Amino acid sequence: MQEQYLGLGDQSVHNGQYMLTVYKVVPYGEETIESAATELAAESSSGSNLKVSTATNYSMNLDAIVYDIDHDRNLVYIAYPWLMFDRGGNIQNILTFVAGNIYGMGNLKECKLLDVWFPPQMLVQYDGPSYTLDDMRKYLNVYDTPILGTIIKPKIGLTSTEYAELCYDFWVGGGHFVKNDEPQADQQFAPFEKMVDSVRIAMDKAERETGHTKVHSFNVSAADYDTMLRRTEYIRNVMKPGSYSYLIDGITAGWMAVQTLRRHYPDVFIHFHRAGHGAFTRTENPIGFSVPVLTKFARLAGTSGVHTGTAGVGKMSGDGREDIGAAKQALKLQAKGDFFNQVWAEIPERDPDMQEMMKREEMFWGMPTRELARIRREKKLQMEVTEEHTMWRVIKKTSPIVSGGLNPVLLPEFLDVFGSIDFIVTMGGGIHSHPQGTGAGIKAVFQAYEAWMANIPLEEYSRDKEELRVAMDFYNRYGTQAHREKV
Ligand code: CAP
Ligand code: MG
Ligand code: MG
Repeated sequence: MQEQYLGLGDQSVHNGQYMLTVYKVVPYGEETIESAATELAAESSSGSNLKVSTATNYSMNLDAIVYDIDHDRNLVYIAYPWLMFDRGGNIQNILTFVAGNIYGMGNLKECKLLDVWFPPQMLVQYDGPSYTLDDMRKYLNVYDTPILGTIIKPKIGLTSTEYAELCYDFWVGGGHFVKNDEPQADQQFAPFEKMVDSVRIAMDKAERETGHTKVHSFNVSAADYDTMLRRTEYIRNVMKPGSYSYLIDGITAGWMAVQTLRRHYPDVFIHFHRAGHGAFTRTENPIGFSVPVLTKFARLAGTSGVHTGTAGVGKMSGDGREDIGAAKQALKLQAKGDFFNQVWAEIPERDPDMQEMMKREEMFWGMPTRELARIRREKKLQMEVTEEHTMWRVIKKTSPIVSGGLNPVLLPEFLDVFGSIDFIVTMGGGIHSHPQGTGAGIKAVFQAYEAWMANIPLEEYSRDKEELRVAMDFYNRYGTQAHREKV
């Protein structure tokens, strides 16, 4: 037990100088949770496994504080003086403290960071998003549906021309947004620059034929920053402003890559793909962090969109409540989490404008999503927290990106659980496996959305909608399983 890190009931942790966290902690053997908690606090802040004689009065000011323990649920609440973190808004540094060595501590059987709370004074040190979903909506002129997207499949192996043809098929079918899959990079079958050139040609053709703007999210993850920035610059030179976003494999490429993109390109949608997150976030994992924690750091880092899961509707594992909670942390100005109530702005004590904003936000999130979509369709009410409303440092919204085993037939089910239409949905297999092809796949998505808006069951609505009817037959048989009869 390292007593110096124990401060149960210490109210000073709420004075705005501390980032608050809550961990699920289970020690091995007979060690008490108090002891394990202080060891965790030591290793994740100033200390080690032994009390050192070299500590100074100043260094002890940076000791993390165990300020509460819930013995029934094995929850440990730890406060970190945020002045201990690297100055200049560095996310990687925070995670090295609170989600770093601690996962290797031999005395802990379970150590999972479940939630985190940033005090307003700390928020202003971090970038937050610059180019947001609202900017993408303006560019696409799409307000009354989610941004409807796809991932080109097969994941890899198509030539640049074949790849671009599928982009064209999707866009001319009405789709808004196409992304590279997370492993697509600069491979010999589709050299990066040729892929970008081919996408531009396909996009121009689809825009001419549909009269609508389109967006493509290019994976710019690379071996090193110079290569990544060569790719971003090539895209910038070929594509029109607003027509592209930068996708980064945030877990495997790392937070420095995420923040480098955000700081170099405040005028570009930064798309955080989270491939690999499952090793930390799966609900059954005893060691790691939750989806809401990953999402909150992605918003603080300034990503414009981050994958938040399909709330159990798609193919990936995930806790519905966690995924929805994560999406609220991404989108809302004030988001109540399982443990903390996060306000994403530094707001003077009482301010009528902002209070009004938060009241209205609660009203929108409280209404049925379909009603919300109807209001959006009639554009009756401004939904966005727009610049003119906020004279304060607001951490702008990050768009949930919802993906993973979805298909047209599952969309209404997801919409009903999600609570907002403010997200990007990308269906890969669920579009390109449609028996009538990619164009029919996206048409079936629009038809399923209209059925949901009209509150008409898909069986009834699809009677005179061929693409949806074919999708119903196909996906009801296969669902999210890869060509296996539904279990
Ligand atoms: C989905 C996907 C996405 C994952 C990401 C894939 O394809 O492209 O990368 O869904 O998961 O490669 O599996 P499908 P998450 O639409 O064909 O499933 O969004 O949960 O991070
Ligand atoms: Mg060390
Ligand atoms: Mg993928």
